Amino acid sequence: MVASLESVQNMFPSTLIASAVPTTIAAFDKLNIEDQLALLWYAYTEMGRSITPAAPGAARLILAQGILDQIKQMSPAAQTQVMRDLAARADSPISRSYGSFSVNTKLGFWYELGEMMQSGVVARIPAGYEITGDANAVLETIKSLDAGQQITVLRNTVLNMGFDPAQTDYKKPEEPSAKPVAFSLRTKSEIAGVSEYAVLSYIENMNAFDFKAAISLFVTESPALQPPFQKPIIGREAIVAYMNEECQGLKMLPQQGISEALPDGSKQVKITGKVQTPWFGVNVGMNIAWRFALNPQGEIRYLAVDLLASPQELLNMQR
Ligand code: 45D
Repeated sequence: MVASLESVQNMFPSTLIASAVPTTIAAFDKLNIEDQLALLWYAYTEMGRSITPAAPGAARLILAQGILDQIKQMSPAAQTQVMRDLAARADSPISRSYGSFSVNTKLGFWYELGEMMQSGVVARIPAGYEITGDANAVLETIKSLDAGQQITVLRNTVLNMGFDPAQTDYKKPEEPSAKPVAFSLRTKSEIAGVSEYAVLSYIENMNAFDFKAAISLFVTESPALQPPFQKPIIGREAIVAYMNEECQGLKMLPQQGISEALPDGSKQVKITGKVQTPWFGVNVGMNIAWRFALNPQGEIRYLAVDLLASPQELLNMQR
């Protein structure tokens, strides 16, 4: 018998996730467009400094380059309008192209635009703009979050921009996926408290960007992967497409775990540790929990990845 998705979603219910992230994004969404753009600019000038220019998005800007060149040629007022359209999710040609970009291309696009605003090639916040009290409150909240949560807020606001008629959850793999790391260069993962093959092998394969090998550890029938603050992605094909888009260059640094056997022979395993994104490299370690539901054959039926509320949560191994 296969456990229902609902039943496995609730394993290790004492795990405290960073609920400040969706609350902050909801507050951000309520701000007017001027405030949104200004707030992102302030946040970026404080946090964006640690973005690593070698991030994978940089190499994939081919799709965004045409639009960036177009923007460069515009008057300052038109440049500001483009940014307003993006933030307002208006239906304009540029906003539509942006909506079709992959995650890394969207991030790379704004990274480039940010650099151009920095250097004065693209218009900054209009002179005379004054931040409203509401926007200032959101900015203060962002400042109070830990770095891993800050970059998650920044990332989600960017991904929400643009006009996407299809409203797809993730994009078709528009970018060629990099080759997995050679076997001779892979490292064995050791996690205190965990000996389950599927869990250890999952981490090893993800760190080698070998998503085909990673997905082979999942059940064939409707496996589910639930990313932070998202609905589960269901099915092997959908999960691999998602990994190709979102997991290139991710570094997973699990620290410890706990494993529990259930009477029917299935298991639930929770591990906690850090994850680094190629966008920020070693500058930002996100505090992450992975909750695995394994069937009696040791295959992954469900994997939830959560951003934790605090570094102390890394040690919380209770049920
Ligand atoms: O509007 O095991 C300006 C899964 C101007 C998979 C700007 C995972 C105004 C399974 C400032 C220029 C993926 C779930 C804007 C694990 C303006 C698995 C620019 C987890 C917008 C572990 C803003 C992975 C800029 C995780 C340049 C949790 C913003 C990955 C740039 C998390 C923001 C990755 C960037 C994160 C944010 C990456 C580059 C949170 C990157 C964040």
